[in-house]
Amino acid sequence: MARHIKDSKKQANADGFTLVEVLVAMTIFSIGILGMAALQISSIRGNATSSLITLCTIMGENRVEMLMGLDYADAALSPGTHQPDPENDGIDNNFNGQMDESGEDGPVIVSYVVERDTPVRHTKTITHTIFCTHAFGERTITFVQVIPKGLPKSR
Ligand SMILES: [Ca+2]
Ligand SMILES: [Ca+2]
Repeated sequence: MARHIKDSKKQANADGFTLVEVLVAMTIFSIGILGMAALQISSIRGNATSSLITLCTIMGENRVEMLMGLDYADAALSPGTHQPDPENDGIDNNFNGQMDESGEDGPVIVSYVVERDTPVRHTKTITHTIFCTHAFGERTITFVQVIPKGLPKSR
C-alpha cells in the first residue's frame, strides 16, 4: 500500500503543471508585461517632451543671440512687452523646416519683456519666454539676458 502511494506521487509530478497553475502563471506574466508596456509608453512620452524642450531651448538661444546683435537703442529693445509676429520672429514656429514663411503659425510662441536700467543703470534686462505646446502638454522656457549700453557690436 505504501509503495502504491509513493508511485502515485511520482506519477503526479511527472505529468507537468495543472491547468490552474498555468493560468496563474500566465496571469502573473500578463501583469508583468502590462507594467512593461506602461513603462515603455512613459519612456516615449518623456523622450518626446525632452526633445521638444531641447528644440525650444535652441530657439530661445537663437532669439537671445539675435537681440544681442541689435543696437542698444533699437526699437526691438524698447522697454515693455514684445510679442514678435510668427512670420517675422526668426524661428520655425511650426517645425516644417521653413523659418518665417508666409502665414506661419505654430505650437511655439515667443515673447520678451525689456526692462531699462535693470539691474543697474545703463543696462537692459530682457526676459525671453518661449511657450511650446505639444501632444503631451505644454512647456514654458524662460531666458534672462542683460545687455549693457555701449557694448561694441561684432558684425
Ligand atoms: Ca515654419
Ligand atoms: Ca517664425
